[in-house]
Amino acid sequence: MRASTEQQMGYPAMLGEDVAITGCDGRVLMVEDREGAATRIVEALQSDNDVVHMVDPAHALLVAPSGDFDLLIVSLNLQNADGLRLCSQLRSLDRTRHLPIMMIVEPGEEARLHRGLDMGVNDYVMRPVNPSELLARVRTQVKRKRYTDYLRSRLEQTVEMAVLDPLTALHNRRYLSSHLETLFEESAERGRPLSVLLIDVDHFKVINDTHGHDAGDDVLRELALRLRRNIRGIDLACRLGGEEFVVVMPDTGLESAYLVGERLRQCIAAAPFIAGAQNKAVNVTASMGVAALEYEEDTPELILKRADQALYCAKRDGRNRVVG
Ligand code: GH3
Ligand code: MG
Ligand code: MG
Ligand code: MG
Repeated sequence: MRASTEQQMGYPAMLGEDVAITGCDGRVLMVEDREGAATRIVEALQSDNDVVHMVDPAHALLVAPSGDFDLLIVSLNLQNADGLRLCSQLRSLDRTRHLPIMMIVEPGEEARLHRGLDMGVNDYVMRPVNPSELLARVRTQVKRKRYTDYLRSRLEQTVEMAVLDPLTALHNRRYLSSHLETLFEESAERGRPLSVLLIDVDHFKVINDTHGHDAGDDVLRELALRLRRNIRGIDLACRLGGEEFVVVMPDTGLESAYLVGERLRQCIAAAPFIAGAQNKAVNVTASMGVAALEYEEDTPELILKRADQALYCAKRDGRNRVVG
């Protein structure tokens, strides 16, 4: 049996759990509080859709954001609730904004139908419902939904790949530039502090040469984790490239940033990194340069340049240290 009633599915008791919908093309959520009408819709659709039937729009509103449905069919003339109100609620929620909606409309309800179409309802059928027409329209909506889902996920992937470093999953240099630019403008405008910490692994070439390039990669990944775990939510850790990283700290002055650097330095040096196919314990240290937004004529580039000069001093003075 492809249709399930609200009671059979255990709604709303199973809200929050995944709705298992398998072996069909369309996953349709239907809101209809007239038994005869509901049965006719299910019969028209069940050849290639799973239909979950609900009587109460309030329940539909709770399950629709799960992402388990391709289409919502709602009767415009429910006996005990307002189908149009459900449409407007679904359109206003982020998670259901793109869920296709189809209305079942009684002749004489044209004014409300037009309001529905105005608020973004995708399609409708008039009563008495012609089963083949309904099935064809549902197929079209389901296909379109699948395709736009696919396009949206591809777009999200592309956007993500453009700003993330594949080895460490930290943000990359490109993202750092735009992020730092934004924070810089905000800080300069509001007279708030802003600091950057430039981090470079000491003698990383030796780590590669001794333990192999894959072990070197493991060290970089573990380092990224240690950085991420030891900064605040509003701070951003990026991989600039190679064994160089940056932490950007909004609302943080030079002295506090130095202390953060010192804490990060210790959390790197304190415990060996487990790296390579043989799980070798590798001792790692890093040198760091700190700089902050300080001068009228400062730019993001100038601050990074000062951090780089500080980092150079940290290397020159013996490594495994923070200079600010
Ligand atoms: P210093 O203490 O002066 O920073 O010495 P260093 O050896 O860390 O610096 P150097 O710039 O000489 O060497 C960096 C090395 O990092 C050289 C390069 O092969 C290696 N490297 C760059 N990117 C990667 C990577 O993605 N993975 C691995 N395993 N190694 C990398
Ligand atoms: Mg380097
Ligand atoms: Mg170098
Ligand atoms: Mg280095």
